[in-house]
Amino acid sequence: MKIINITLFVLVSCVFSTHAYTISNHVAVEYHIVAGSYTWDEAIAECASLGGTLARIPDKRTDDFITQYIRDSGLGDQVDTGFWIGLNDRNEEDNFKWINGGEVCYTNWGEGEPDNNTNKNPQGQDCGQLRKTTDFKWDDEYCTGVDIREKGFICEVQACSCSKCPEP
Ligand SMILES: [Ca+2]
Ligand SMILES: [Ca+2]
Repeated sequence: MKIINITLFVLVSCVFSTHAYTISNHVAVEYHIVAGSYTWDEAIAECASLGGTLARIPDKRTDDFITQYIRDSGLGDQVDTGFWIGLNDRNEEDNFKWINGGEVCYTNWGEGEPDNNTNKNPQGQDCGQLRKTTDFKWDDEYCTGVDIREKGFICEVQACSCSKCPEP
């Protein structure tokens, strides 16, 4: 397992429901990009051990930053299929939410996604990934039960409390 920590200041462009995002427009967020092979549930547990939740990607700037880093660092070469992110529609089909709360302000689905593909699992696909074969555009993926779909993940950790955030 190789963990890369990157920090950036995210300009949050819409109002989120969680306390951390209602105080300031500028929040220091640390993204842990973890290559390896994890199920969705394993990724959630491993991310929690790092003090975070599977990542939310609030805007194109953040998306570009993360995917460019994945490419440049070579971490993308170290995963079979991609990286889990916090997006999912497990509670209600086709109603995608971030696992740590907040509105879905921005998406970057690959062509034809999300398709809730049921070919290999009748429950369909409810968990979000940055998919390797589409240059890390977004895809809905089987959450469980398909061992070959284990992947890396991106974990989001608040780098500081908002009241103590440095000025960007
Ligand atoms: Ca689905
Ligand atoms: Ca899909």
